Amino acid sequence: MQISRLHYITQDTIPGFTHAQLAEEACKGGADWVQLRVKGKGTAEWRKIAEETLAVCRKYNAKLIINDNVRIAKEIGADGVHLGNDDMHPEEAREKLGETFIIGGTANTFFDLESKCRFVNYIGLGPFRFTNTKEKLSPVLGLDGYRQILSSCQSAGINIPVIAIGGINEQDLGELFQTGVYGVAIASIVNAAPDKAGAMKNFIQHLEKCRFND
Ligand code: TZP
Ligand code: MG
Repeated sequence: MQISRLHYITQDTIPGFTHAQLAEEACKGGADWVQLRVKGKGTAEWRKIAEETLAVCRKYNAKLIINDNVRIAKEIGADGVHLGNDDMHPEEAREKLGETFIIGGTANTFFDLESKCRFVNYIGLGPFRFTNTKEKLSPVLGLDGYRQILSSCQSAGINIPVIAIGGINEQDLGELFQTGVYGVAIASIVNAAPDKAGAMKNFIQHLEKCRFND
């Protein structure tokens, strides 16, 4: 299964847009990978949001990854789940979800990455810079942090796809890809734009100009 170079993430806090509507704008703009990031909702409401968002993703043939919630991801038949340090451990999630389900794990350090990489399909490594999108942000890595962690991966023979995340804009892509990351994850650069589909399209155009490290 191919991991996308560009992970689009929904947000709760965008006035006038549901998660499904945000996903629809992103997919209209060309997104092929949507992470549903719902915070502070009960299970019933969360599941309803997830089902609506899944319908959008199926319509556009985009993957749907559920943040935090293994149970909902499995029950609605999403493509994957993304798990942070406060969520179920990826090892347990792999047992519950099977080999073909996509599992992503969050890392802020080489230690995090190394301890999870056997159980996940990709690592979300960040934050690249400060962002208001996430509360309780881990220490900012900057380009140097990515260089160090990616070079430790190389020395250790770890070649899992690493997705950079946190405050990323189009201008960052060239330097970020030079550090050896596989792809990037973005939220507010699309979600806060008046023309969300247009912002996604523009971002993809920039991304396509980058040389990838395969
Ligand atoms: N994890 C680390 S930073 C972040 C998450 C979910 C937020 C990414 O959103 P943005 O708006 O692209 O900074
Ligand atoms: Mg989480």
